[in-house]
Amino acid sequence: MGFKMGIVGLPNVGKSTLFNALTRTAAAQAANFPFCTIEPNVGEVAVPDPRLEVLAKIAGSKQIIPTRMTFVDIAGLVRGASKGEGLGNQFLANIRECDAIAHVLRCFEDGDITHVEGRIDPIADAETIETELMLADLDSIQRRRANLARKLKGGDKESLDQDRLLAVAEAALNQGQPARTIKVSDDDARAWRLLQLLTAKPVLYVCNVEEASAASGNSQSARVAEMAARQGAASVVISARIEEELAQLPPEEAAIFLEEMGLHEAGLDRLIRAGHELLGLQTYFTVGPKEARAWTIAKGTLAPQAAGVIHGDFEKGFIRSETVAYEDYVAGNGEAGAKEAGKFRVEGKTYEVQDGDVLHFLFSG
Ligand SMILES: Nc1nc2c(ncn2[C@@H]2O[C@H](COP(=O)(O)OP(=O)(O)O)[C@@H](O)[C@H]2O)c(=O)[nH]1
Ligand SMILES: [Mg+2]
Repeated sequence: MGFKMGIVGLPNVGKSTLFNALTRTAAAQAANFPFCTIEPNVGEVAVPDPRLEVLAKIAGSKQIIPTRMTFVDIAGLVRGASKGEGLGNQFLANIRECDAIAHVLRCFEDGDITHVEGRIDPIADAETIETELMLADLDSIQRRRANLARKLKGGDKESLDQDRLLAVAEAALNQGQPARTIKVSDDDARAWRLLQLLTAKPVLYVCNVEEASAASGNSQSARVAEMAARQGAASVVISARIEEELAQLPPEEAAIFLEEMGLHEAGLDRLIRAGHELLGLQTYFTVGPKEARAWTIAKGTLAPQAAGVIHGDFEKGFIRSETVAYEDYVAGNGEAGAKEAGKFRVEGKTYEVQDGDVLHFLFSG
């Protein structure tokens, strides 16, 4: 499915440091985890999920295959980007293709690293970027509405819907509200997504703090967390510097280093998982002697469509799925035990797959 997260932020906030740490870690894990760097600024990373190892151990799976997510290091956003300053236009096109935004905010003090605005203020920085994105949205909305005008006279249903949604977004933006604050009906969800408004994309604020604050954050990241909560956005605290160092260590040393820093897991793992969560994604598993594998689906996906993620034929010829919840699989020490405990279910076409389901699909064809 290729879920894509765009890393944005002002210059010198740590975007590339973070991106490089993400992809280097992925590269280091390549022996176990298939991965690839698609372009210099595009990288695919494994979504860490400790449940996979547990399942693989129980089933004696030879290989573990995690599900993956794409990160894009999007450079070039400065004040005025919506008017084409810097790499403005190219940058905006890159964001448009992403499913969500990881907005890196500089929360660290360092006199040696220039801040483009000359002061450390992550809230103001977030507003600077958000303003550019809102201006770019307004600009594209006005252009699109002008183009639609002629079709509207003809009463074209699709155009009417589009224009109606664009008008709602325009009104919100004119009041200084990003498009993601608008709740659309289920009927409009698809048309809304197709508008690809920049400020409609979910946002994860990434607070880049100094090393000493990696475990608990600092006063700046606390302000960001408050802002995120107000906006219904998510936030994580990370030290890009630490992640950079971690990415260069062999796994055993990385674990010791993490502990010394008072951290339970690498910030990158938290970042990747938060991105997964933000995108409304969940995971199901297929488990066998050959491999234990994780698959990504949107929350609310029904069994046939979930099967379709593996192969189109699975969806077309879907008959039923054999289902064991993760906890039941572990409690029963495998499928047979779960079956004895009465936890093995046969589910049909209308079954809504749950996070952690261990599935086996039966299909014809
Ligand atoms: N002190 C400190 N410097 C950092 C941190 N993160 C990044 N930097 C430095 O800030 C500079 C800009 O980082 P970079 O990742 O290239 O920023 P980008 O412009 O957002 O991609 C580099 O010299 C980094 O080493 C951090 O957490 N602490
Ligand atoms: Mg950069």
